Amino acid sequence: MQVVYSPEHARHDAEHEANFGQRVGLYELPIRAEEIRAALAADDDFTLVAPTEHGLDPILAVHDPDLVAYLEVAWRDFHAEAPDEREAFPDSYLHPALREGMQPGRAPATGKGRIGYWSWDTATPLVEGTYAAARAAVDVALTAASLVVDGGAPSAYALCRPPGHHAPRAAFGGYCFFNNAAIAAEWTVRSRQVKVTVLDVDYHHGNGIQQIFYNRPDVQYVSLHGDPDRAYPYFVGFADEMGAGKGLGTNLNLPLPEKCDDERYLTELERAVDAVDRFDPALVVVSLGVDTYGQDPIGDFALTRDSYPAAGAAVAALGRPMLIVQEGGYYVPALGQNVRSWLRGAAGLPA
Ligand code: Q9C
Ligand code: ZN
Repeated sequence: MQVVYSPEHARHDAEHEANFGQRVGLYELPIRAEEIRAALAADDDFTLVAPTEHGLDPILAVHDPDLVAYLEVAWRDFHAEAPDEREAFPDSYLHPALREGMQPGRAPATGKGRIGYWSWDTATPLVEGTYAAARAAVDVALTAASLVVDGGAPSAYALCRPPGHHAPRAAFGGYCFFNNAAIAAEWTVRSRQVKVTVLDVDYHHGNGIQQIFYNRPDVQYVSLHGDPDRAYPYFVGFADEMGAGKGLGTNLNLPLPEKCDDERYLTELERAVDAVDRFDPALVVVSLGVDTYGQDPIGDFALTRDSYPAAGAAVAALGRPMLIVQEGGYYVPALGQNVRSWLRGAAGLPA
């Protein structure tokens, strides 16, 4: 299987996040992508390839142009006003109740205020190299998509970092800036006039992907994740969210309990795969997060390493072209092997 990787990811090297008001070490670190790269580079069944530049158009097909323009200058503007900070964090957010009954909010002119207009959580600091890394991650996803859609490969893997599935059309958060999987899906729909599914197996619900495609009949979103009644991102990902308008029926959420084990997970994955098959997409984009692992520091599932080859094989059994996009997974000692196992299962290779 071809693996698209760019060293540019390492330019997004923030160090902290705020968890319930406490400043803690960031979980989403450059070493994550390096561990995955090393595990795949050591396996002859994988070939590393560099991304090609795809420009801004595929990003602008998904995201608000003002968000894209903001992210390009966000560090420069924040840094100009807070030169001693190495990481940019918001001071306040645009909660909908703040302007209830008034005209909509607007982005303030200065860097310290504006970041809270575009951000929606406390875990996603911006640093000097964030924009370059986020742009490279999109190129990684689009290059891998092209290997499948244009090159005829049965599957390809995009080693994206920073991840993307929490970024909606017009905001960033959840360690995500540009929605790599959604951008690859949308680009395929537009260039090929086909239906695409995004199947999200990250521990967290991919609220950004759901929001971007919620009204769309031609893009299906299916997700298995920790129930938002207890798990981040808390406000999106409930089972009764099934799409709207012409997209009614194209969104399927399968929220799962704490300590979810291999057997339960693989049973639910079969339900998800059946729904994908009924939608009949020309491409399946898998948002792959291995923060479902039992030892993950921010997930609460109990999956073992054996679940990953089985999960990859279950999705491959659809017999459809597959683009696998990296999202989360924070237990670094097992990260490379868990991703490798999933991909080997997806490629029909022995575990
Ligand atoms: N107590 C992805 O997996 N909140 N994003 C962490 C830990 C942020 C996860 C809270 C989680 C974001 C791509
Ligand atoms: Zn996650």
